[in-house]
Amino acid sequence: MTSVGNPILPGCHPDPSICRVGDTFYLVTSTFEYLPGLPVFRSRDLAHWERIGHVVDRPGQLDYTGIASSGGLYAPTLRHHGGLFWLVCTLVDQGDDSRGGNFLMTAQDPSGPWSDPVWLEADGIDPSIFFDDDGRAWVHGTRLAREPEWFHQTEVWLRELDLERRELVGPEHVLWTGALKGAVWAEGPHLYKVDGRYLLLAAEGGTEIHHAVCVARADTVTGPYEGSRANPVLTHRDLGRSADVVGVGHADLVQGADGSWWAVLLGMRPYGGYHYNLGRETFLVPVTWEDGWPLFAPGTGRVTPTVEVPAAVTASDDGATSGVVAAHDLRWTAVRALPQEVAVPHGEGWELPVRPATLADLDVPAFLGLRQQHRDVDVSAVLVAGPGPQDEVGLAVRQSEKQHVLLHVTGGEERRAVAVRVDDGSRTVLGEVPVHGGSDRVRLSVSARGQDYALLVQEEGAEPVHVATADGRWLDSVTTGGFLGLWIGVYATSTGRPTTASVTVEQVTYVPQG
Ligand code: 6LW
Repeated sequence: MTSVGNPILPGCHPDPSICRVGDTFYLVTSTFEYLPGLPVFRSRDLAHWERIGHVVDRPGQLDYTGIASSGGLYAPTLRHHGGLFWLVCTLVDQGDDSRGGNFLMTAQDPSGPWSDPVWLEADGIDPSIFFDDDGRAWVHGTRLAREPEWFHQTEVWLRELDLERRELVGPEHVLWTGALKGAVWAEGPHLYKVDGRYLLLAAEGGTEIHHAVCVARADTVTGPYEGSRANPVLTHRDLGRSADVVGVGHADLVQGADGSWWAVLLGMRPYGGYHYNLGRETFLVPVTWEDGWPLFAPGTGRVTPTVEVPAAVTASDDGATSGVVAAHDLRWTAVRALPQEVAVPHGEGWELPVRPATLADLDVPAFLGLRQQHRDVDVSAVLVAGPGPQDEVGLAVRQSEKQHVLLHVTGGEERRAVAVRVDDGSRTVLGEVPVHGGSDRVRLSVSARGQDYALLVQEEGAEPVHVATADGRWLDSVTTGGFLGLWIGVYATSTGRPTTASVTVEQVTYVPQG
């Protein structure tokens, strides 16, 4: 046995869905307004995960125009059937109900290319797909209950999928409204067939402190479903806010080639008080079966900091790469557009054309970022730019268009490095220092240590200078709402003015500490 660290995917990797083909596991997670969308990870041992591509990775595949933060792509489900990978997911536009919805994509190779979306006639979120052994396929998902008995009661619906026509057919069935009386948000439903019986797994309680995993089973796929008396079968809601891992839920099951069962699920690790800046991360627990029901983390019922897996196979680990993050690295993301739509690879880094949009606009900003995957981390960028008087070029710690922290270099005669906190339309200067040097080359750094985000500027041949330290507690989703962890990256804006300027991002480094 080999001991594996939990989470298996640190940083903002929520709503994991997993499947196995032969001896290889594949896993996808949600990405909201970030692109490329829905990273696909591969593992042979459940321990080492390699990011092999993205489901949404070409212009025009989905329209992200005006998608607000924490909208966009929610909770995908990944399955393999008949030689194809099948993915169902929801594009959420909180501002415009007429756009988005549930869609299906397929691929022969999970690293891509994936098909264009086939839109499904279904409302709600968190679609899943189940291939029965009689050749029929069923799509299910969750939505607010049509006839709720209590506030925010949701229901899991089911309809058959015609695999040829790729559309939902036949009557709709409501399978589940939650295990506990008063339960809110029956989410992330997934159906499986185990020993001839249908098992429904669904989260409930909402994707915060009260999150939980519940199960129900039936003799026929359309129900009736009987809940387990052990529900919720996995939760940390009883541990309170001081637990190391909180909010565990939204699970998916997989059986290894050796017959062992596992669940991947999301959870959060608070630090510096009840704040989880890394967002909702992907964890792993073993599963066994008793009396025909799954037991999650048998013996403890807890998501633990390490998990024993049968054997580790050497492979590369996502997020373990410390140092220069080259332009071809699959960790790069942009907002509402693909990285290659906002920048051009250039040496070890990028040429980043300045855009009028700021990070506060519901638009495509010139921003290229990386998930903050480690509590303590140094992220540095060497930028070459002679910004115009009104331009801002620098680093951003981003929660959303409403909340972010900037460290930028101003243009004009008297150049300065300025740290700014942006909170819902108001800008607060946290600190500023003059930038003297004759060179346009400058190194900007964010040095996160727990909830302290130190912002530093370094001119060529000089020591780094501290500009300000931002309090990260104000940036996490406990404070701001929404579903996301933090991103750290480079940005450039002409603050609304037309521009043809460009910034050379010579190099970006991501170095975990401690
Ligand atoms: C997702 C829902 C959830 O759609 O959070 O944890 C929502 N559960 O299932 C956004 O990730």
